[in-house]
Amino acid sequence: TIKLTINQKEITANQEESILEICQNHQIAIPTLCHHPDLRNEGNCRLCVVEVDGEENLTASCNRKACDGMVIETESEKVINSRRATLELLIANHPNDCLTCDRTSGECQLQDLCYQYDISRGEQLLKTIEQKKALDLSSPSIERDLNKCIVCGKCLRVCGETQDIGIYHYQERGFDTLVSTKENQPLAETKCINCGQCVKVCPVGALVEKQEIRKVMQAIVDPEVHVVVQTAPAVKHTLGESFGMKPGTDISGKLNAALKKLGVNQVFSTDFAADVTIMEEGTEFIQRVKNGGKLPMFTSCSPGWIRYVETEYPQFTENLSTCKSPQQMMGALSKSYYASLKGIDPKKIFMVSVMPCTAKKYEAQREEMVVKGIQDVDAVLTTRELARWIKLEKIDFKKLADAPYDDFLGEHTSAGRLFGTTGGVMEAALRTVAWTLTEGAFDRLDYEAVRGLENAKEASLEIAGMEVKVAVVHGTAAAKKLLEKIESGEKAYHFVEVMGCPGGCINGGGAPLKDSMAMIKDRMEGMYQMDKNAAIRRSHENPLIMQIYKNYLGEPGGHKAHELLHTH
Ligand code: HC1
Repeated sequence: TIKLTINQKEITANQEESILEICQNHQIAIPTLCHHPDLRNEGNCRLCVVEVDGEENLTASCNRKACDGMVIETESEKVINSRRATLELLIANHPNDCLTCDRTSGECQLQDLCYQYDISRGEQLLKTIEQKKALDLSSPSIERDLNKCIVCGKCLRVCGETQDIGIYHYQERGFDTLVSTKENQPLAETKCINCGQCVKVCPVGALVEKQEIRKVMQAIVDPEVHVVVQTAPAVKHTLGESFGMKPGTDISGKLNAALKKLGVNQVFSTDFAADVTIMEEGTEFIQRVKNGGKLPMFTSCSPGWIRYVETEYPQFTENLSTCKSPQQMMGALSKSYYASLKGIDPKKIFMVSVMPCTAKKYEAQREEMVVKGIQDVDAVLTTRELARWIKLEKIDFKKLADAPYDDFLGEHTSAGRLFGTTGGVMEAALRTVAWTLTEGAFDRLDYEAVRGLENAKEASLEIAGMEVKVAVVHGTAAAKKLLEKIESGEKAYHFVEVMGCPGGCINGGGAPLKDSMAMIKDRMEGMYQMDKNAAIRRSHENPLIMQIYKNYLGEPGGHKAHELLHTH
């Protein structure tokens, strides 16, 4: 340990830490636009400068390790003037469309800092900055406005290093430097998997999700349209953060109440469709094992992961389960089962998903996700979009009284809810598959080996006289490593769960912005706490599941289930 003085206070710290880390650990606020706790440091923005006693030049605190006896000022006049000059430079060329920018409601870090450092653009503000670069609206999930890019490089690091995909590159030099795709292709023409991890780290509005709130509002005011909303497992443990609640808090009841206030006709739970997925995927797995089908079988609920296989490892396409994701299953069931129960024309149902995921927007638009001319899902809102909408309508979210899901497709088990965290799909599947193969003799509920945030987890289980080997990975960098080991024969499994985002859906590209892997842990713990206290923890024990198979779907994996719930 070392001792140093920051703002006249003596502090003990670890000598491996940067000055920025020490300050953050001691609640000394230092502004930064390019630093992120989960990404490699690059020191691009120069906003985190501090003054070290005896040194003429200011130093970037993110790039400098502290030493014993150092005396540091983080708020001296020289420091403040330097930060103000940096911010002035940044906004001199930044578009001034803050009235309409997606990040304007407290989510633009540049705007926050301009307020904090009292930066006014004076005459500049009256000028319209020439938008020199065309907007990239090609992707179904992400919009890109390079005019707003401040070249912090976080998108490049998260895409290239955390996800090991590498869509973005630095281009040009000096003042002309920008972060763009190779040869400036539109995003839709790159190998972007739509995961939105870049959107989540962008400190300004250069990368945002495709907005769909307007579309949903229009459906709500149309008396001819019946609006059904489904909410994803992870949303229930993350949305509260947008209203100042602790990460991981289960806000399901308030979420249902808020959606009703917003005027939707029915609120269903994607967790129920996750229970259906377990019935279908579990059956498919057992059939593949018994009939010598393609193994390992990979889960298919994460659309970013599906696109990753299609673009990078097409040789594994047949290993993907044929199950649609729970989002799509819920859409298909709402427009068939629910429509027939209520006597509503499926064409009049407008199906909205609330998802922690930007790739779900892409998934909903895939041409395979249409049954008999009817699209399963009509609009997808991210968790952030829903939070914005609730705020727009001035709903006091924290004060809402809990409301239940609507009948028909709301009742779910905690197994379905666990889909929102890495390892959750596997755990839910094992609970049902082991029980089914042994006719109830193997009734274990907790599978600790597949829980947690390590990049790759595996387990080997003895079920019905057979050794079943499973693996769980999350984030495409970890998926890539695993695929290569499977391909080389170094590893062999029967069943593998893959989620496109690190941590799974609780860290999806549509989740609340101000997060880090430390917060992801809290979200995950919130989910396991909910599971521990739940009355029903196996998907096949959900009374609604039994009912829908008995009265409508027939056998899991049967003809009707295939028509509605599977794809290719
Ligand atoms: Fe997910 Fe899924 S778990 S993909 O992360 O299988 O988005 O939450 O809704 O479809 O259920 C997302 C979450 C979600 C689906 C389910």
